Amino acid sequence: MDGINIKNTGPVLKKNKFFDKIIILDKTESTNRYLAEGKFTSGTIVLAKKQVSGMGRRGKKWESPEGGLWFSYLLNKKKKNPFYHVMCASAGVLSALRKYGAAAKIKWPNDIIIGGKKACGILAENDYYTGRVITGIGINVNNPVPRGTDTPAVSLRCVLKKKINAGKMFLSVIREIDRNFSLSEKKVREYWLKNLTGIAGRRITFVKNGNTFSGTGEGTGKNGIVVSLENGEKTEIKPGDFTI
Ligand code: BT5
Repeated sequence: MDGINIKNTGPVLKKNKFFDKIIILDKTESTNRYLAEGKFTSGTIVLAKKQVSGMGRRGKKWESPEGGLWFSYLLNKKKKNPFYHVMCASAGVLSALRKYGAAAKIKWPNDIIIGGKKACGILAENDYYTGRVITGIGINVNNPVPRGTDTPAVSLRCVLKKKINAGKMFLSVIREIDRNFSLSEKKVREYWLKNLTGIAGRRITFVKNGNTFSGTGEGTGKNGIVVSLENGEKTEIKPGDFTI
């Protein structure tokens, strides 16, 4: 099996506050689907060495051959802003990859890029009524990357110029994400905003006091993205409260 050899998950699971169970599959259609279709407890992570129908957003395909990290987790957290889950996941992947020396950045809304190329995609699916959230993370580690993608793709192996121990990287990523869920939403948002790109010059739409506004993205502020309105005013909008 290329790449993933996950040994000794015990110490990491013991330190974690939220993730307490890891299921490892040789192959599945999609780890998001696997969690959605079964009965699992909050805190369960499913990792597949290969996905045959990996999913992106809005029915797009996610290429998931052997050698990459393809996993999803289930968490029940009722009261949080749904986008909070995307921020915790992106910020966690980012800090783990930075520890490996990769100059990673977050690209709005759900990508982790290195040198302008996509190394990771995140797919969070919320069930509004039950409060159940399934978050799927795909990271190109040692796998060949697909060509002809929306954003050019890259793997960590190419960036770091060596074969990566994907099992260790996985444990490091879930440790960082677990830690983010223990922090305040404000702290996670600040880190996420500090490392976010892809806002400047984009058309942003948001709702305030029941009215819809739009403007142009300027960049990021302390609590949200800075938008300049048609009347010249600037305003800061929290992630999750706007669309691009
Ligand atoms: C995403 O969607 O980036 C979310 C990807 C989430 C994948 C994980 S893997 C574990 C879990 N189980 C799943 O079934 N999914 C999650 P989006 O932003 O819509 O990007 C999709 C686009 O990325 C595609 O249309 C391609 O252009 C491109 N793409 C496909 N495979 C890729 C890869 N391996 N690396 C980089 N880009 C890829």
